[in-house]
Amino acid sequence: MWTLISATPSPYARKVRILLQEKGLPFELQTEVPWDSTTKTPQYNRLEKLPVLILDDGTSLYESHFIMDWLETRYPHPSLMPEGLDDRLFAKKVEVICDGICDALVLAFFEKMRDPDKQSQAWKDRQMRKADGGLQALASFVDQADGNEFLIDNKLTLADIAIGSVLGWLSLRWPDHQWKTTHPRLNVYFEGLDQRPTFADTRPSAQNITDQVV
Ligand SMILES: N[C@@H](CCC(=O)N[C@@H](CS)C(=O)NCC(=O)O)C(=O)O
Repeated sequence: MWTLISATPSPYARKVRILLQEKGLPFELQTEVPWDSTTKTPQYNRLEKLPVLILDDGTSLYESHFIMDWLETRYPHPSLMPEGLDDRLFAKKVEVICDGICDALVLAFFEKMRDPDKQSQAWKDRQMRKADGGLQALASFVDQADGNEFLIDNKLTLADIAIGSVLGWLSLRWPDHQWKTTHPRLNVYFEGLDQRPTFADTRPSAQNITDQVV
């Protein structure tokens, strides 16, 4: 049985969890706090980040986008990629934007955890600007989908999984962020996705980080 090392808030791990479930691929969920010294993540990924998918022979796969590609390549049915080449590339671009929003928000999140007198407002503003720019891009893609349930060809793809994961995490970690009022159509689209069983089953929740990270 495969094992997925995951964390309950992680938007990167959530993408993989949703994909595995949508493809009907069985796995054992190993929930960890990747920021604490108790995590087994470094034993499987020298970059010390989850998600990590551990295969039956002990091989480990990491970097969520690579795991997604690996799963889609090895287990193409049902496909979570669009059919046409341009649409496939577009889905990957959407994933890049979603991961980029998460990366910026993680940097801002840990900056906020430093002593208040050591925090850099310029750094936090820089990361929030990136996150807001990424959200603006997602909102414009959703506008182009014109009220459809899914972003591309009105079929569930990697693009929807990536957007649902980043927005779920944003709602959890940044409840005061105004994206729902700034981008109401993005919110309607998100709420629709969130009802899907694989999304509902993987909704993020906060974890306590015990170690001092910054
Ligand atoms: N680019 C990576 C990012 C993964 C990532 O940042 N994971 C976080 C948890 S949400 C982590 O494990 N952080 C621990 C660390 O960076 O030391 C991916 O897409 O998998």
